[in-house]
Amino acid sequence: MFKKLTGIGTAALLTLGLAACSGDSTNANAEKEEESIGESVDYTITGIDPGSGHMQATERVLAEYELSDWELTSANGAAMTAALKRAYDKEEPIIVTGWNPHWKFITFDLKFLDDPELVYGDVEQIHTYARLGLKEDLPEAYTILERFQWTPEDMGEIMIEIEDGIAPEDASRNWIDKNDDKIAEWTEGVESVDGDEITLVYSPWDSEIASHNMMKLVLEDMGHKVTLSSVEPGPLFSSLASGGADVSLAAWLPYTHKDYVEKYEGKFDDLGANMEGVRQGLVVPTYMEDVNSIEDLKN
Ligand code: PBE
Repeated sequence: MFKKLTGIGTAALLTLGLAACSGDSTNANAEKEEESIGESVDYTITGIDPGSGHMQATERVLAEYELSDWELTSANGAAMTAALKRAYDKEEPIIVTGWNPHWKFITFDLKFLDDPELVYGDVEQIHTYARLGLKEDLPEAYTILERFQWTPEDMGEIMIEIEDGIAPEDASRNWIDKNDDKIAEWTEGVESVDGDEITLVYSPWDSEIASHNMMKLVLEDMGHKVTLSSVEPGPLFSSLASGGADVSLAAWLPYTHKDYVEKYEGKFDDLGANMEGVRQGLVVPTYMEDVNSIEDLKN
């Protein structure tokens, strides 16, 4: 919260500063106004890793809204947030692919563009998925994982500390220490185990780094030996389906990971939603006042 307020302050000061010394830049401003949104960002949307559900959905968005002049660049989450920060600091236009919960909504003032065709889908949930047979093999862990549920705010607390430079494990421990009531609900009546091994698989998006590090500690505190395995989204779902990994807390449904979930239907166990009210879409800084809908990108 503190960070966000500082951000607003800086932006406001910047605007004032610019207004104060904009005497002879009227022509430049007029030219700017004529520039289309596409031109202002070089018809580029800054994306993340190619196999993510997010990028698959964004490709569908470009097709459905007939944005054939536009290019979706791919890299990864860290490169996307670095590009966003560079533009934001200079108040330059930028369009990124985005999802919430994400610390960038805490650090920067951002908005989702409306998606009237609902190509990204609507609000969705994050589900916990396990390989078939986990319930019989590791019933204690299974019970905890089945009960596990938290909020975007909970996840945000861990994410923002990690973004501030705290190690994921330490940020997770801080959250656990403050939320022992939640941990107690998930673990109530569950017996500790003696080193049972379990592998949690995830793709290294900031949201999933937070959830998997947190759950690693919860399971370790209950006596499990936990391996965290970070992979691309494709292998994430195939490893659960083949039984090579035990659990993932990272299935965004019903839209983001639709293709993967349909591909392996019946090959994993859906333990239900661990978070409600998440969403993905195209995201811009709020200072881009003229852009509010994906439709606006056509102009
Ligand atoms: N995400 C975050 C993922 C799921 C979690 C939206 C980047 C994806 O697009 O696959």
